[in-house]
Amino acid sequence: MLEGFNTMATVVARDIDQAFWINFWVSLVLFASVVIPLVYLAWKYRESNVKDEDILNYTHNTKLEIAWTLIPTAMLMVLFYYGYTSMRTARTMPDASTAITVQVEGSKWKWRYEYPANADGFVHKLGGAYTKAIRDKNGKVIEKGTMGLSAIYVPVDTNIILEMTAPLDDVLHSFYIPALRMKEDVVPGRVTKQWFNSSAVGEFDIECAEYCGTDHSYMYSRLVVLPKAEYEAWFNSSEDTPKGNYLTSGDAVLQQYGCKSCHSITEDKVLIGPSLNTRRLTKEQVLDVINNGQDQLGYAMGAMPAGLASGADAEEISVYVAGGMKGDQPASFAACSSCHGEDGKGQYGTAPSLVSYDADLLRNVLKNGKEGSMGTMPAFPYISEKEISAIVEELQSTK
Ligand code: HEC
Ligand code: HEC
Ligand SMILES: [Cu+2]
Repeated sequence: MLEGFNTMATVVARDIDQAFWINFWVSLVLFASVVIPLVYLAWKYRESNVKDEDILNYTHNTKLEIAWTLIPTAMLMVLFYYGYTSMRTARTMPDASTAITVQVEGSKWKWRYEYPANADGFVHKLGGAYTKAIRDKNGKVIEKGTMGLSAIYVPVDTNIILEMTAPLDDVLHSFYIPALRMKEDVVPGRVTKQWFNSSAVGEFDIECAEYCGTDHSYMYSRLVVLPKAEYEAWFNSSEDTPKGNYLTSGDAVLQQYGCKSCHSITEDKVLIGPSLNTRRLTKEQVLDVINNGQDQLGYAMGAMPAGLASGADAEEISVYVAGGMKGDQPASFAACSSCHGEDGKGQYGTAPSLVSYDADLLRNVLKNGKEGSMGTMPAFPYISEKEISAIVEELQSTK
């Protein structure tokens, strides 16, 4: 799911949403006022219900025909009005002397950004790290490519003009920021312009919205809206990005592999899988494993046998583990500590940690996938050791 459909980070978004909803409701009324009478009249005047002499004398009805011409015309003029005015807002470029102009290049399958020179004459160039996946002779992927994930950094409450193009030997792309309701074609050999002014500090998805080939669906980027001072400090420096190397950050990895569409990272909320940060296991998950055992993750110890605890003991252990193993340890946990350790952190990679998502657990889960009581976690066989460390670091630093 692309982030930002519930965000209105700019004035254009408000206008476009208004135009959209007016279009939606007017279209619905027009649709209903044609289709409902159509179905009703077709049924009422079906062949078996009508005698020929009933209908012989009808030619037309002038009043009715004038009405059904004028009313829809008026309604369509309403659509035109809102479409036109919101398009004018979106298309009227702000004064370039008060705006920051960033050059954008879209190509298979990456976005590049180039800023004007800063006071020291340094030009920030970002993005464009796409490398193809490496395959063996049978076409099996040995090493996954990087899909050109990159970010454009802009200050809040500032007019930004994008001058966009694609190389002559490339194909059509489309630069789309859902949070800003902004979408513009990027055309080889031609410069298209678009502008925005974001009133919200934050990060938003950017996606190519024009089907452009094999890796189109990976042609993501990020809009990072910074407080003005933070932007200025970065712009006047020669640092790569204001936040270190975004390409290899854990956040970027989670984004790139789509983990965030199934896992919340910051909230204690089950999307499809568990929250990866606020809580390790729920009581139901622990109970399920105690009752049924588990053999999926490939730990050195092999399977966890079923039935190591039952009844009130199992209940007590589950509450304790789900609570993060805080407070007094119930005596019944002795049935678990021989493998999972006194502190529940697992032992030398032989049995999983029950209290944190450490590198061992992530590696095993990503390599093997998992079908648990909560659902199916797909396997990600091509994820690298570096990316796993980046995720672990991200989960620890945002805890
Ligand atoms: C004989 C060693 C052993 C004992 C004793 C043991 N476990 Fe396990 N446990 C494992 C192993 C190995 C796994 C990994 C299973 C797999 O590969 O799916 C595991 C997995 C789990 C999991 C699933 C973790 C996950 O992320 O999927 C939970 C929960 C768990 N154990 C809880 C307990 C509890 C509670 C007890 C005490 C009643 C207990 N275990 C006793 C070896 C053990
Ligand atoms: C299609 C949805 C989906 C995607 C995408 C996904 N997961 Fe999961 N993940 C799940 C589900 C469902 C579970 C819970 C499985 C269970 O019932 O224990 C899970 C469980 C996990 C667990 C806990 C495993 C355990 O033993 O407790 C970790 C860690 C995890 N996912 C990490 C990731 C990472 C990292 C990514 C991205 C590389 C990712 N997931 C992508 C659905 C997903
Ligand atoms: Cu594209």
